Amino acid sequence: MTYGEIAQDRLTKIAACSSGDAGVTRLPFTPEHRAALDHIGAWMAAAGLEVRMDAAGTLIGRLDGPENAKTLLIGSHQDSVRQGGRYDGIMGIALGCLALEKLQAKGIALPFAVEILTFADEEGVRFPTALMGPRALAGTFDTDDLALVDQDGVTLAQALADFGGAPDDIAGLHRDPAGILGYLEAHIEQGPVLETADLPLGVVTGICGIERNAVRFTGETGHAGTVPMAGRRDALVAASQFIAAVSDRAGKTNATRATVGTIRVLPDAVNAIPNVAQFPLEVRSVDDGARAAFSDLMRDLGHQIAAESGTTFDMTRTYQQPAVSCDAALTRALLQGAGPQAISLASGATHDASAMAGTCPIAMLFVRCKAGLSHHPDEYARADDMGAGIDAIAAFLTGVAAS
Ligand code: HGY
Ligand code: MN
Ligand code: MN
Repeated sequence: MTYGEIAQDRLTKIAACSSGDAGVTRLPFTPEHRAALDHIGAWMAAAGLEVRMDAAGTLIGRLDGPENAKTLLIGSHQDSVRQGGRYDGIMGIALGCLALEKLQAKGIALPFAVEILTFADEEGVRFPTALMGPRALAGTFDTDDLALVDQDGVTLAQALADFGGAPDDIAGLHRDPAGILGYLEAHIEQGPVLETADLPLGVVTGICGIERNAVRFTGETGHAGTVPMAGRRDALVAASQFIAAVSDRAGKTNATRATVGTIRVLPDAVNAIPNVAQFPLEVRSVDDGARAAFSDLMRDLGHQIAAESGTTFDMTRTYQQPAVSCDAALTRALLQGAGPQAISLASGATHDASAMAGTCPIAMLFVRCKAGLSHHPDEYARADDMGAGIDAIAAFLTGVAAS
């Protein structure tokens, strides 16, 4: 088997570590996560790495370097969205391990240490926060987040402790930036650019910023049959006007993408006028100023719609990540390693690298994604494209070694 075929085989097998029916559902600190660590631990052992799990639940495979040498970090996430694909996140771990295997098979030793980091929770699906693993290493994790609960009322702290993590020790995970050469993340593109360019690889220039807001319209409930239409204070009608306007305005600006994705309505009965409609509003842009301006515009619009519909409106920011640029020197080394098979492109998806940028230089490698489909059961990457990715990572590592 080629290295690309080995990657395909490993990613097919680990996709079975899933709780859902269609696609892959693997949320952090679950039995599926535990089962996945067995697969990843074997990948790391095959690459000759020392394997351990840190206090934040990150599975780390380390290849030591010479005494006092710095460490180059390669990472991504093991978790998925609900009914997601088999490549998002976990591909970066598989390709990183195989690149190290390939170098060792060629007898190439690196003048620095390498760590493969398998972060537990990048998607933020189970808990209303994300990136605990890389934020812990960057020293930017907010320990207040440990009190956040999932839909069953389980706190992040409890889930982490039950999984074998150590919530109280997270603050001690902060890495000294002086000891880190940089962070590389390989990831399926999750978009159509490489397929359109008919190329297997992309080197990322920068990662978009993102913010999430909790939005709530509040009106007045009543009997659907006896309350006249005139004068109703229907929270769902107001929310619908707002959501349609958000999509319309974001469509008019090239710089911003805005999504709702889910909504909760009360009393949630066909024969009762809704008095509550609450939902998250997510806004993304590679330009943080444009993102903030769009959110302010939407906040003003929400108050206007509420005034016109006799409802009240509240929009509170619950999460944000700034846009980040990839490091010029590491990106040059990655372009060199990828050769003519790669183009440069920006990332509209956020990644663990977004949080690592707070503590070290970052670089990202994208692998072609069939039809640009991701966060979807039909997400697919070709074995030969993943083979090209493994070669590019190996060449990147030897390029950094030679620099
Ligand atoms: O939402 C994102 O961009 C990432 O896939 N979590
Ligand atoms: Mn994702
Ligand atoms: Mn991802």
